[in-house]
Amino acid sequence: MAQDTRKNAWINNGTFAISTCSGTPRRSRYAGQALDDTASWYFFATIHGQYVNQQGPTPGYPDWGYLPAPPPVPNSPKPSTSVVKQYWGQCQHQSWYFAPWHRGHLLALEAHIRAEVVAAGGPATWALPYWNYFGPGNDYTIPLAFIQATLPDGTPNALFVEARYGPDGDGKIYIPTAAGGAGHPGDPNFVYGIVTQDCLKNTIYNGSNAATKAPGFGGPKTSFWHGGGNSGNLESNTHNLVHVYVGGAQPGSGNGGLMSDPSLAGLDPIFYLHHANIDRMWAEWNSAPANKNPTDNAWLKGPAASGAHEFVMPMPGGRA
Ligand SMILES: [Cu+2]
Repeated sequence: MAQDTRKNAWINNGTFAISTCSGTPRRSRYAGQALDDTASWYFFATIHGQYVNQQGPTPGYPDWGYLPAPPPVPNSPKPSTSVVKQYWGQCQHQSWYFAPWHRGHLLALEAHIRAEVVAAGGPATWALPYWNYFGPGNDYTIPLAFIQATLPDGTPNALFVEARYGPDGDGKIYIPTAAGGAGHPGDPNFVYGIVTQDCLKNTIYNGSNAATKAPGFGGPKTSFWHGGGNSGNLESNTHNLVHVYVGGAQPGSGNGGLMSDPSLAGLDPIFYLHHANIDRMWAEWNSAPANKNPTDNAWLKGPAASGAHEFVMPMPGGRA
């Protein structure tokens, strides 16, 4: 089988050129809308985190169904209680499971999309692109395919998201990396500081030393951990800062963008290109021989090794 290598979204100038395929799409623009379909786009967002009917008798933002479209976000139908318990709200944050859990989430979504791409006549080697905001030139800005409201054929672009406000709250999406910051001199909105890849200089996954501040590159040892506490260095800066700068907040209401909240973030397609870059950074860190992943059974086998929640993902034709 040919290797499916993830490509930089900024090749071909960040347009649709690398993501379109010759076949006719089999489904509507917002394919897979059914919230209770484990293969749907929205289901994959619930796996990360969700606000489905959670805001009580007078719902509003950020309850799903009360978010500004596009995309239109469903609040129903809910899957069975057992499916909800098994899959929803699994994302691992402030944990040494942060990097591997998100890798599994990406692999599963990638497998579903690849199956659709192949069915539409595209290549079996299709893989998620990544957004490397540390790249040259203007790569710190979001690839163009995500900011156009319509596709070249005039139909709505499913990559375009209304609630994506950016560091300055004006819908212009860029990351204040060193280059992004230099491109916006004197901008008062970089309240979380400059986004760096200094975490790649760390030399231990869990713990600290002269090159690594606590709790380490990969995060603190936890059991199944949905969030709270200290982020690992890859998670805090780079990952967290990119989330809050992309999502930003709506001027006036102060409502955060989708990327600003883990229970909304998976609804924004850029989420997966951001995480593909975080995944790439983890692989880059591992490419230095001295940088070792944990060898503890509790990390290798996941929280299920101690009887806690098992990590599962829906895969095409089953689960893994
Ligand atoms: Cu994330």
